[in-house]
Amino acid sequence: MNVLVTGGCGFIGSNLVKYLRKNRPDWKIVNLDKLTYAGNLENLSEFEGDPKHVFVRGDIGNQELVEHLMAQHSIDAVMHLAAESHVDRSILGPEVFVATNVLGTQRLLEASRSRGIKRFLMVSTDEVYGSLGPTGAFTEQSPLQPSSPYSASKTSSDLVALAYHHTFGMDVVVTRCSNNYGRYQFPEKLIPLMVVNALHDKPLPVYGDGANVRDWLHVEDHCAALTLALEKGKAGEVYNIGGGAERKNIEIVKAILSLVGKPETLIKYVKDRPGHDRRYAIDPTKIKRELGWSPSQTFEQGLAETVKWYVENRSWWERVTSGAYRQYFETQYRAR
Ligand code: NAD
Ligand code: TDX
Repeated sequence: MNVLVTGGCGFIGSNLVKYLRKNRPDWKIVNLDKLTYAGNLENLSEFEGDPKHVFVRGDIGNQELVEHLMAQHSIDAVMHLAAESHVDRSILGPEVFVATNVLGTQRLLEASRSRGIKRFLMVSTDEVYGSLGPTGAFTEQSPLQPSSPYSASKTSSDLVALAYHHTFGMDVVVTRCSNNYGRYQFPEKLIPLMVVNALHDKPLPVYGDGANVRDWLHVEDHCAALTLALEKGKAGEVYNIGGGAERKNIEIVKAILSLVGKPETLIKYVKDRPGHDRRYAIDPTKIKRELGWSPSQTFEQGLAETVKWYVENRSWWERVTSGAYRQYFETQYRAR
């Protein structure tokens, strides 16, 4: 099997490439990534010279390039992860979210259609469902009510992918996953940001009252689910993926401080994120029942291992926190 993985140098993508090389060693992976601020080829340095991992720097929106790669490598299936992924950035500058997530995805779908790709896995998000009240969980039938420019752009790409199935008969499977955590996550997202700030004795910025809830999933459990969805999912179907680990943000921040041995006085409540979704929770019954997936890691164990990885891999996050990244954060904090 020859698979085109888009966004394979990002957080989930690089974990997915490692997962596939280990668990599907016969597959050839062509990794198409633009290397935006979030893409880091160093994550995959162990595959230098590996004939089963071909890296190509390029844009998913470059249809000619994508079609050429599909022909050159006899691509059977696409696992589409490339995206602008950070909600706060989408509030500061929505345009690139529409360009990459919506138009980029449509061009990738069009290239796949014209090359007769056998299966297209669209990696979407639970944020398409919007925000929940204090009870209940998102099912695949929940209404789509995205709040941020990021989630609106992901909802659009999710629906365009499904439209390619309904209209053109393309074999498309959509997955909608909850918040991932694990190694190689860019330190703009909650968990790595809090670890890095705590290690620097810098304030830990908690938005609003800190009581917003996310449903956490270890990235390796997500990679296993994506592989199953690619292999066994039914065309035109949507599968929710969630770890069953709902936590308030403040609980996570306190757990991180305790793991790195720093005081809670570092916690700083800051102005809330505009349009901040209050609670996400996933009902993963369908993927468990139909594809036999279940998460293997508990959140407490996974969080402790993840924090340890960041403590032990300081050089990794010091390199990715480049000047451009710092400038972005200055803008963020000035806005608050
Ligand atoms: P990320 O930001 O860490 O990585 C995104 C990758 O896509 C980067 O390597 C970047 O260089 C690449 N990229 C961006 N624009 C591109 C373009 N135009 N052409 C080619 N490559 C491009 O993101 P992530 O957290 O790994 O998320 C991966 C996917 O999973 C995204 O589609 C995201 O919406 C989805 N998702 C993420 C989470 C999460 O918690 N992180 C949860 C659910 C769904
Ligand atoms: O500094 C912070 N302080 C804070 O309180 C940051 C960065 C976040 N938060 C809060 C906001 C959210 O309630 O923590 C929660 C998690 O925030 P993020 O890590 O930015 O993730 P979220 O907005 O939930 O979106 C993530 O999950 C769904 C990913 O970034 C998306 O790509 C994915 O689709």
